[in-house]
Amino acid sequence: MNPKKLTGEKAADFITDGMMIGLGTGSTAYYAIKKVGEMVRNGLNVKAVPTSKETADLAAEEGIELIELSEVEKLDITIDGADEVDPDFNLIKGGGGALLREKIVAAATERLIIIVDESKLVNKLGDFLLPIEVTPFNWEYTQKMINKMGATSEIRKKGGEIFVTDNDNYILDCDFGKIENPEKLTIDLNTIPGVVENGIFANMAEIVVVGYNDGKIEV
Ligand code: ABF
Repeated sequence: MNPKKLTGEKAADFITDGMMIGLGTGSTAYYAIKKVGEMVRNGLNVKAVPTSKETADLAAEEGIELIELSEVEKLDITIDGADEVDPDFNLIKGGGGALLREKIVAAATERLIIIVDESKLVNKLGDFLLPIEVTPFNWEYTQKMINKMGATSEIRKKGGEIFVTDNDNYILDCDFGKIENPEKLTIDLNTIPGVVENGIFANMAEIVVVGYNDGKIEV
């Protein structure tokens, strides 16, 4: 059994009729969206805010009604993936390049449910390079300011070209080593002019659903 499919479909069980939901991005969130689509076709009444153009397209294909975040006070539930999860449910996200919209949606959500396979569980964040979304304007200078905080970093490329996010920004993948204090680093990074958002999601996740290769699910 595919652990990503296991966890994505299990997370959809938290969704009930009439909810306003956030839909994440990535190969694990894919399974949650497919499951929600099936539930909608069986009569579930939900409205959803997508966290990327890719997710918006998939959700529309599945017949899920999409809304703007501005149309609601709060979202009831958001289901999203992650690149790393530590024992305090701090996350690194952004491997898929959607971290800005993901964090905006997560911050507007009552219950953030994270879906991962067991490979994402770590004792301390930092093995996965921290994605940081930066404005294209003088990004090399922003990179220098980030590096001064104790990192080495690379501009993300795709097909040999600089990767451009849904928000027309760039992403730096940053190696800070093991991140001892994610709550502090995420605040410090966002004080740098030119940094739009970073991929540390500290104290945001309420539930983590883990899919294991042996078919076990842990909530
Ligand atoms: C997304 O899920 C990203 O923030 C993160 O990079 C990705 C995890 O990818 P996958 O589920 O494909 O492993 O939310």
